[in-house]
Amino acid sequence: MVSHKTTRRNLLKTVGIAAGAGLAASYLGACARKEDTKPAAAGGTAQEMASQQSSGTSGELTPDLIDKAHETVVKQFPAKTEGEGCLPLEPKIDGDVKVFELTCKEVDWEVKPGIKIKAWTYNGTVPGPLLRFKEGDKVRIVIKNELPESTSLHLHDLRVPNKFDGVTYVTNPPIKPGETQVYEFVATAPGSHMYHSHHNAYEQITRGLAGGIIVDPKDGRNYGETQDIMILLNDGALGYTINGKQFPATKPIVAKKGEIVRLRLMNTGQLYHPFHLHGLPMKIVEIDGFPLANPWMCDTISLNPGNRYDAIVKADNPGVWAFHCHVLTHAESPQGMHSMVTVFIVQE
Ligand SMILES: [Cu+2]
Repeated sequence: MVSHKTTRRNLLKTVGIAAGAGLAASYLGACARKEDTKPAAAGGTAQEMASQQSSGTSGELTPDLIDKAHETVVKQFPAKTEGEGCLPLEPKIDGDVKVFELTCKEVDWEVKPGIKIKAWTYNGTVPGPLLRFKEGDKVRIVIKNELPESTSLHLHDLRVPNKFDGVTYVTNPPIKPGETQVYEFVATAPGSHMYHSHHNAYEQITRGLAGGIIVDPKDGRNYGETQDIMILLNDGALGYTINGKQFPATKPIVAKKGEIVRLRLMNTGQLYHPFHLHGLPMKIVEIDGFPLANPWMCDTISLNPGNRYDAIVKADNPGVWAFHCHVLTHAESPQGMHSMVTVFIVQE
């Protein structure tokens, strides 16, 4: 994953909003709804969340307060929070084997400023670290469970020996608390993939036990991209998240005019999330790691649970372009934008 350095001041300048000191703190206290000040109940269903997010009506707010709330939350973006997921995990080298070590553990995860939720993580982040292999790599994954219940590791959808498919009691015994399991395989499926628990999976994945995998093809196939960015979606106990964060704590995509950006969109959640990019068409070049013979253009790509889409975006239209889930209860309310929203910035 390519990281970007964008200061809030620069972004706001680009957006055309002057930074208003102290505005957010004084204002949010007056008009925040309950779910803005309390973490979502761990284990709450996505449907419950959807009804919570959408139940707020503008009834108690005047039109001016609605405007103010919208302005306030945009001015906070990109808000700083503790913790960042999807960062590459450096393997240890054991002879000709790349060894990746994962530890499942609970942490307090800050999904947006001041809101920490008990998350179940790989190595302490949501999503877990990026596992990146080259096609043909010999890989060993050592997974240790420090959670209070059993878990498992499913590599979705690498072609691995059946005994490493990670479905408890189908192919693998559960990894009980305190236990470690070792997976060994050759990385043979180039493309964008995921890993996640396959044990009590609804609870465990939606609490954070998911991450991204990239297998780089040995023939070096690419799409001329100058940036390669993973966007991993989830929903459930941590709310509706992009890479483990809710707007305004999501991260902007920043490109210089003319750059080619590869977005690896992945959905580990339980709901479909049609992601809509303003101002910049997306060319879908791979689905679930399979290159398309005939790539196609779109501005909205609907990610079903389990899907991965590789989209190529030519950053040819300068500006600040919203990039958000178009199920609008996942993105907007009378209190402004929230959850599955970020922006794609094209700099002149
Ligand atoms: Cu959505």
